[in-house]
Amino acid sequence: MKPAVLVSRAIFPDIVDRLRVHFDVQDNPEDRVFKKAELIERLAGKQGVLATGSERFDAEVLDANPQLKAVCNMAVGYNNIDVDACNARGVLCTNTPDVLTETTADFGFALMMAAARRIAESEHYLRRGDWKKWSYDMFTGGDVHGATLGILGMGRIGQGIAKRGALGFGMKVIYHNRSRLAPAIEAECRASYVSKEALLRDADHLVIVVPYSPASHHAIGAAELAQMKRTATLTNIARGGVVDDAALAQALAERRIASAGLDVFEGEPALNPALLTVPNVVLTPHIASATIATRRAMANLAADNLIAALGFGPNAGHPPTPINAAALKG
Ligand code: 8YV
Repeated sequence: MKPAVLVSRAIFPDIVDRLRVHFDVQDNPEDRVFKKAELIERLAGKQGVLATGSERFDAEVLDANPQLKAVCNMAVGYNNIDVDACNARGVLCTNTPDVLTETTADFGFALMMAAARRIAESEHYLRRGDWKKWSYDMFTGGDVHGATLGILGMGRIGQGIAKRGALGFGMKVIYHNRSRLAPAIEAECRASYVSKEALLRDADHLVIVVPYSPASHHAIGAAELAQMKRTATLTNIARGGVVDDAALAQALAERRIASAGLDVFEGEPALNPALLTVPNVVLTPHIASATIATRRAMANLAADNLIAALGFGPNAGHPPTPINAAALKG
């Protein structure tokens, strides 16, 4: 009998078929978002799950399903998984790094440019029929080329954004990270390490790419926004909760910074309603990795991880991108 697995959300049907070769698959083509009780129920009897960021795997979910061996996220971020709880129960977790780096860096750069050059705000103005004449200061924004790009969180995606800025747009790149990068990587990205205070003070365009954890909760709040230039932009493609959305909405309304670009939100898909009332913010629904090629690569990598984690396929026992490889041995 094939082991049973759950695919928690709708994904590409041909990739679900790859799983069916090895597993008895319960998928979710209607794309319901499971609340905790339903997730627990659907996981009954399943040895593995191909998950997305929308489901939370905590001790309660794991304890209700002690047969579960692998949680394979179709996302690079894994703040939806309590990795300590997985470690304690020998549950292997995997994510999908690398395959989305360049696509996500493209989007972060695009969102930053849209905020700096007021693309969404001016498009709304045009659609409303408000454009009656040219004027010298209509939707004047801040330059991107030659400006100072600040990056908070200099992992793979941060480095991709740094290279775009330095090599493509002649930007001066500064970054702050938990740990300083090796000199060779700094040189490749043309990026200089600075303190968080200097980053906030000197960036013309600040891009947030730091993973969410209790330590990064509200890493940007009212106090940090107050340290930024009034002409600066802020872009968040990391996770909701890294930025205090209420404080940001207030800073935007009071023009304490110029504008913002947000792809992620605290409590998404719900939004802090204040963000909908300020004009100087570009809002997108968590789509930074959303190209067909990248979403396919993410789903295929998550499937490869699940197949290998449960002992099948060419990488049996060695999933390509584990988060807690030690759990596999346990
Ligand atoms: C996903 C993401 O689309 O990979 C991540 O961490 O935030 C996005 O690429 C999302 O998390 C769905 O799983």
